[in-house]
Amino acid sequence: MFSNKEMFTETFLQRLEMTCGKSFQESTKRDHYHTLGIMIREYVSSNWIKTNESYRAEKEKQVYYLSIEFLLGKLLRHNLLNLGIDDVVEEGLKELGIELSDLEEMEADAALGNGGLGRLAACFMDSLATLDLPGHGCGIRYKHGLFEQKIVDGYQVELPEQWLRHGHVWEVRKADLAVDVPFWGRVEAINNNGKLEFRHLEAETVMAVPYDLPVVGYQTDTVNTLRLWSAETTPYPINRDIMKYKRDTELISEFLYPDDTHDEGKILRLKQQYFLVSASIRSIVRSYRKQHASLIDFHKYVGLHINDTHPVLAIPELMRVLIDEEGMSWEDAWHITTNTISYTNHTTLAEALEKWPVRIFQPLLPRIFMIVNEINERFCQDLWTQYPGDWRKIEDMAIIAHDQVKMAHLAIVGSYSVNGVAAIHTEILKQREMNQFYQVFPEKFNNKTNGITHRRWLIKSNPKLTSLINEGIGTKWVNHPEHLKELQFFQQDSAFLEQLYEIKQDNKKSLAEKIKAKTGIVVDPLSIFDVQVKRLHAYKRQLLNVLHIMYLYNRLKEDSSFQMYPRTFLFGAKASPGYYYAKKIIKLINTIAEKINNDKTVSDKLKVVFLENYRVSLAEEIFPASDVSEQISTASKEASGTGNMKFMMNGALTLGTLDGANIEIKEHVGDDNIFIFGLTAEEVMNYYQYGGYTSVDYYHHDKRIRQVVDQLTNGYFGDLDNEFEPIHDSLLMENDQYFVLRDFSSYIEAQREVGKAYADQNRWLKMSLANIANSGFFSSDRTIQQYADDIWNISSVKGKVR
Ligand code: 6GP
Repeated sequence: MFSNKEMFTETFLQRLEMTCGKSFQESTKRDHYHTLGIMIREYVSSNWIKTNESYRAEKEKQVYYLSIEFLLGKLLRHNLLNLGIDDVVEEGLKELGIELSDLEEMEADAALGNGGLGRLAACFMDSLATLDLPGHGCGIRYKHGLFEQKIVDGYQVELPEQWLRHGHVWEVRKADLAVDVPFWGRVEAINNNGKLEFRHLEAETVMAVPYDLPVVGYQTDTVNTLRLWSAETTPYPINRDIMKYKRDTELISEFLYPDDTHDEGKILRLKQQYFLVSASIRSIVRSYRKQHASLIDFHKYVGLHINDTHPVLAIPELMRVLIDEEGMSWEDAWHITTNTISYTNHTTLAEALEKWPVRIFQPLLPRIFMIVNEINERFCQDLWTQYPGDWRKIEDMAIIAHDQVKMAHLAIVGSYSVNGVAAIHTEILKQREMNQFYQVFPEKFNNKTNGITHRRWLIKSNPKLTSLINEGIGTKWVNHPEHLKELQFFQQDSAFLEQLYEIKQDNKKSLAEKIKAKTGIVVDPLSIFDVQVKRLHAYKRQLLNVLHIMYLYNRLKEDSSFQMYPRTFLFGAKASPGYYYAKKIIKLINTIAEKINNDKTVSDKLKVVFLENYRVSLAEEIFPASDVSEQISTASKEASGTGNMKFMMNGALTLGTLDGANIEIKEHVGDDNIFIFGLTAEEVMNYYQYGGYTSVDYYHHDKRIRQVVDQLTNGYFGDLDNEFEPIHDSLLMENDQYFVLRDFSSYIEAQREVGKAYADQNRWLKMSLANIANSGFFSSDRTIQQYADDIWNISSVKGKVR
């Protein structure tokens, strides 16, 4: 049905009538979107079935990526591109007077994630399928994804997100594959001929129903599966209060927790975590059982990867299945489990370390708790042999201590691989945060620097740049992004650089129009688009960016001879609803934006725009239109960052600290093609350890700092009732924990360099080209190949399958 335009339009019209029960004349855009989605899913289904059949027949090792978040965004254009039918469809629709881009508007972003960790999982799904690797995702089908953000009067307001309102065309509900997940109840030990057996009795059972999404690889027949679980009531609940049981059950997959690098110690969250892993493992084991007589070789055919600690209960859950359901010994079960599970850590922020109070954990998951307890006892015994008498160390490293279950400790002890997400992050894990564990298990620790799928973040989102690259170096970079390096040949080619300029300008114009339509603010596409888009967090230091804008504004107002290249500062950021300080920063950005944008005297130099409801689909419009990529976290705090890679790939220049993957970006692009400033991670960590920083000194000794800090509270932005006092206090009374004032001067300096470089367009375009050319390393294809080779031990099934 997609082999040519005519066949497409014919089938489309037939399907439209059949699925929507309307004539073409009566039909709406939503009907068109829905019909097209169904056609694509049908088209994919035979390869989907074939992929699964061949995995089964070949008994290939399968990897399951367990993640509490998958931040997918929209799938229509992405699927069309991967299937190679985007042109046929676009032209066919045109014949019928339909714009594909209008249909894309009909699709809701699937926002089943918060930020970096969730978006990484989505990029990984794309790379796994594209590289023909047998890897699938397991997650939760939240009824409401990440909240929708509205800005009202400068403040963030959260609205419930409704992505399922019109259904989700890509999913297939598989009610026959549902599994039961038990909570609460009690465990009974039975002596069966001298062998203790455990039964979980009087549990409240929740039915987990899978919804499968096909994961289509680029130009390949491989179609993997993303299985999202939905919580439903079982037909025969033991609970007498049926209404309460229904509410409690459905709540499990109702909402995504809106925090990223923060721990949410709530019963419901623990329920979600166990629900995800228990449903996934039960269904994986069930299908494994159809192929294999026993589970003794399970680890040779199945890998379970846990995306941070949220799915760490996969460890005791697998132990439970092997011991209670398969009758294995503890030793055999432990051997299998610790050769099945691998773990990625995504942050060293203390506030994100998951810890569960025993009093919550034990009653909710009685059998799982027993197993965790046993793992802990055995681990502490081993430590005792290794460090006899060192109670202090054993207490520090224990999985359960002071009535708390430490999820990261469980993850390290129960897995065979622990990886960080950028070189510096892995070093910090090894040398500092997890050093005691590194001493005991050095062989487990390894680095896998993050990556992004260049198919979504370049080919799909920046088609003009993609065409230029294709004209320059052909298309082999599409399958082998390291070939982007060949773009370096065009460093001296002024015609090529001119085209690069035109493309950036076109993208900036489109974004400017969108900004005008959404906010009424007119921005000049000839100004530097200086962009910071990411979650709002103190450590990411949006505040440093704001203080610099205030500084520029002051200079413009006070010194008529002050020269600067015109700038448009763009922000996009959601704050966790309970994160008071982050919300204050949003209000601050909007407050200074209001004043600056309404000041005619600076309007040819400075604009500030806060783009509301930052999300995947908006990000796709922003990266191609950006000149400067703000990656200004306090060094040592950002594990990797992935937005930094998306900017780079679209030709924006990084202005950043030596943190996370910025360091590797610098290594790839060279010192001349990046702007680095501020404290190093080591300097920051030394300050934390030994002290020696007094923010007030910087306030007193630097006039520029004093002026902007004073302006937070002196009514400069209008009478705001001490609105920004908490920010002011964080800088002065609380000694500026994120070193904003410490790095301020160095940041101003780096920003000045940015302005100078941009003013020399030829130089800038060369720098921009160098960034694109060296971005191939940051494709998630490279990252996933490393996971496949070094951690999972799986290889491409191309040729083997079908
Ligand atoms: C994030 C990290 O903050 C970010 O630096 C990294 O690029 C990303 O993970 C992907 O590895 N962490 C989270 O989103 C999170 O929730 C628990 O960590």
